[in-house]
Amino acid sequence: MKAADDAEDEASNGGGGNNHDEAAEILSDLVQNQMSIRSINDNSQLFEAQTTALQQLLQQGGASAAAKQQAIHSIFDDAAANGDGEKKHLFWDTQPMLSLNDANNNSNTSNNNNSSLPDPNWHKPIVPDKEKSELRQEPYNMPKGFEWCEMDITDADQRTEIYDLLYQNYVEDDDGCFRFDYSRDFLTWALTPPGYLKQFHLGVRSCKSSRLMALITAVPAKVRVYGVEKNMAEVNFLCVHRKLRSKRLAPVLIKEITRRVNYTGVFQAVYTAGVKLPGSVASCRYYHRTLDARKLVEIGFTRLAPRMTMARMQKLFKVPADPITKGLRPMTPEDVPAAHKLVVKYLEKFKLSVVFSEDEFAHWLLPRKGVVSSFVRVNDDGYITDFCSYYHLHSSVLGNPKHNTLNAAYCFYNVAATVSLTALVKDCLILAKNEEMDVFTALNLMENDQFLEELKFGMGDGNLQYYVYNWFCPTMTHNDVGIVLL
Ligand code: MYA
Repeated sequence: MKAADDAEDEASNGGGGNNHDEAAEILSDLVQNQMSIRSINDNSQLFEAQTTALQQLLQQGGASAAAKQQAIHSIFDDAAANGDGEKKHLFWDTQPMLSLNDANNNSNTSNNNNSSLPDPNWHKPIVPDKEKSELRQEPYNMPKGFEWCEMDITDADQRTEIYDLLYQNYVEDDDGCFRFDYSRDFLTWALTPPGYLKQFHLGVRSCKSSRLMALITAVPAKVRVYGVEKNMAEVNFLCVHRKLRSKRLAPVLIKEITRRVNYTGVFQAVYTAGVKLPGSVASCRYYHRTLDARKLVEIGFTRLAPRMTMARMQKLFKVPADPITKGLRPMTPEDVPAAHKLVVKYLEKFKLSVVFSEDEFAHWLLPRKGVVSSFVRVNDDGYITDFCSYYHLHSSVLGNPKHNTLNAAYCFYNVAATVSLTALVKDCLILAKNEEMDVFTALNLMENDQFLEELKFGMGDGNLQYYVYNWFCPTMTHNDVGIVLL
């Protein structure tokens, strides 16, 4: 009872109580909550073992909130690290990726390496760049009955084809309750940054019906890894129609996009996946902040913790009606030069980060309704001092009689200079709630660890692995990551 009452107090003062016992109680409730929060991700099979370990931890009692939180982290990190084990990968073992041995041998270097200076033994391509003439000149062969196509995302019909393929076949949670539903506007945004190329929006059609059956995309980006800046491709939206699964089509898509990217003189790529494949450089975890408790319970995204009623849960997760930070307002085109400087400078502190040009920053961060929301804080002298943003990625709710869509905001890039990151993200929760979001999701990358507990995020059941293709570098921890992929 006490925990619930305290939680109500927490809710009414917006969180952030100081008392350790109270915090431990509340954490216990949140952990119960965490155990049922789903991440829509392509690998959450580890979840059962993690849940058992968490239950044991909770039964122990006595530990402080901080100790419990620490223990929770290690349970999930160990599970993530063990996810792939010694598994053989017919395709990935042939690719220029960091091997498990490289990563293990290097873990000491990784932990102690705070320098941004490149180490001559690392920080280089695994396979050297090739001249155009040395590259395969013709596309890889498609299985009989299928053909390659380049998709034009600016064409409404082709955009709908991409939308439909992903809407019906893209990433689901393990139980098949939720599937990402990237909107058409979102897809246009994601696939048209400055310098994008149509030949990197690669589809596979059935020759007979002309129907789009598979997709893989790449867009250009400058990425910094341990201080080395490289032009790379960001690879995303790998999708094979469910009727064509397990036929080794994915490796052909990956090889063909690699060939096309290589042809433009680019030999590195960055991508994320829920599955643990060879060569991951970092493992991040999803955290979710409930905004609409009733809906999340009704769709099975989360559940009522023991000792919790719906009314209490709603109160626990209630947010103020309006943002609190003085001077916070949506970013406008005039703000871009100053906001760009602020964000780019901030991202220098991470081992893996994006390096935005001003044009790229404008593309990725200027607000687009229903796609991306960005805010600047302007001080009394008119200077931009802080920045925060989130993007809108909804999911289909599968087989629920009452709800079709889960409206989710995803934490994007934030820079807190004159207020705390917690205060800034708390305002994001409020703004997202006012944009009808049901949940606010964040990865534990960059400095996000700072606000997760205080703002009542619950740990999700999915990890997100970060990969750098064809780059020999030490692995890193989640808070070394300063790039968010869509
Ligand atoms: S992550 C999102 C991935 N998409 C989904 O999860 C949507 C739903 N699932 C599907 O559509 C299919 O299951 C997919 C696999 C297409 C995922 N990334 O054809 P298969 C390997 C990389 O028989 P299918 C995103 O978009 C698997 O380990 N590889 O399998 C980023 C096995 O290889 P190996 C993956 O189930 C994408 C092989 O595929 C993934 O029919 C980054 C089996 O092929 C995955 N997520 O199709 C791509 N899942 O035997 C890499 C499975 O070796 C880019 N596999 O274990 C690399 C950089 C390229 C550019 C480089 C330029 C320099």
